[in-house]
Amino acid sequence: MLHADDIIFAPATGNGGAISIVRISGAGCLELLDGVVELRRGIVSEAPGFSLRYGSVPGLDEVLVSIFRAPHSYTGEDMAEISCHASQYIVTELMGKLSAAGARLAEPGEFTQRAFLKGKMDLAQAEAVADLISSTSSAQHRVALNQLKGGYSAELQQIRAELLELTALMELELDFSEEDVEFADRGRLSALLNSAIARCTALSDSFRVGNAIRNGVPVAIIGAPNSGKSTLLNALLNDDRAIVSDIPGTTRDTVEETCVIDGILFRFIDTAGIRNATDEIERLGIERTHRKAAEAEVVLGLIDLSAAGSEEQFQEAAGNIAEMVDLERQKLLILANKADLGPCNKNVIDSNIFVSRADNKHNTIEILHISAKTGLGLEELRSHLVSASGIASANGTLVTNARHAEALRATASALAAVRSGLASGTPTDLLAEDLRSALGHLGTITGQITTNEVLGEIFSTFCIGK
Ligand SMILES: Nc1nc2c(ncn2[C@@H]2O[C@H](COP(=O)(O)OP(=O)(O)OP(=O)(O)O)[C@@H](O)[C@H]2O)c(=O)[nH]1
Ligand SMILES: [Mg+2]
Repeated sequence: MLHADDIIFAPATGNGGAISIVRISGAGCLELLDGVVELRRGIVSEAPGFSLRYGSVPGLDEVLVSIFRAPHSYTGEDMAEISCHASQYIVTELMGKLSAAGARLAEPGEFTQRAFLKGKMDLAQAEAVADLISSTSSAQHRVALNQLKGGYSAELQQIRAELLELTALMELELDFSEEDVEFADRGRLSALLNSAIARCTALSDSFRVGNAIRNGVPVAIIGAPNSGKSTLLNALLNDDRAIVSDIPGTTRDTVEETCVIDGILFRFIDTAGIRNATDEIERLGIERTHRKAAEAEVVLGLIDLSAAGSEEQFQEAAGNIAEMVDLERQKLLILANKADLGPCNKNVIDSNIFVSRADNKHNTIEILHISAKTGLGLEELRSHLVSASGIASANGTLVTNARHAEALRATASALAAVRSGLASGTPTDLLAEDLRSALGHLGTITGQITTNEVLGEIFSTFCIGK
């Protein structure tokens, strides 16, 4: 555990801008500042909380000091923020003076860790702070802000309340077990159990969407060599990211890049064209294509219209692509590319295609005519992607954190054990054990139950100054 009594400081702003802020926190930090900052009037340690004072760090810079008093500060401790001119030299010198006066540089996330330890926020909210800072799309920002405001924590508290009621009902039954009565209302017990299991499962399932929001919706671009996959990637990114050439087999390794469309982060994956490769490197690349296609949420299957001579050929190409996709779990869109090359295949396909698969899971799949080269149909493709992501319409609380999703799954499975135990007449005292373990798993999310190890891991991913 970090030394919780130390006075810590860190730059709170990045490089650049006109002003830099150094923050300092911990009991005694205001008194410490008396020796570093000379105020125009009075001294820092006598200034009230939520006040702003003008002064100087002698020989270094003019500064403004914002004063916060415990418990009304971010960390819940006495705190101050010193605004100085944005010069790396000034910031470094100022921190040197703070250090000489007895404070130390904060560890990554230590300010937020203190806020958590002082009960200013729970662990899920503290993690949301990190997400909020690193959010790069409006969907990420929306989710992080909701978590920070406690929407998610409130939902977890509800589950916890249900579990506590369950525990109380069971204990009641234990108390009276001598008298051989089923004291607890079984109907109420199973209603509570079902509700808690459903809530946990819904939350852990939401991780699929939550994870896509955080790391980008994975979209794999697959198809035969030369179908225009790399051209499409570049067009979507508006950047010359991947090499394009008319030599089949140009892309050998996967190329990944993110971009934001309508506030949603997508992770596009350009892949090696699929064919019976003769050389080893290409073969390895194609293996990778298969893996990436299996992991993607959305698969874009490209078919070169100018190469697919007949409707049958097109059908076959679409069928081959569909074989690589789990249509129950993933979204597939067939893109008839090079539509700019004229009406050669105009009547080959309309807007849907029926593909038959070896496993008899036949499906109707939507087709979009595009030209990766001229940009034809790309706007339509973008709006298809946004709706295929399921994120624009996702509402309610989303889990974006793998640790949380895991804890929720563990809670649900402990509760499922209680439920089946109840059904099969397992003695209540044994069920109480599973119930305690469910509460334990749930508690790790908000930090009601946690270890220093877990805490250290979470906060070390923060930047210094947060
Ligand atoms: N006319 C036309 N040509 C295109 C279109 N898209 C791609 N091309 C051309 O098709 C050729 C192959 O394009 P790439 O993007 O390299 O194809 P790929 O699918 O990445 O190919 P591999 O990496 O070899 O699998 C290039 O000469 C592109 O300029 C299009 O929409 N219309
Ligand atoms: Mg390519």
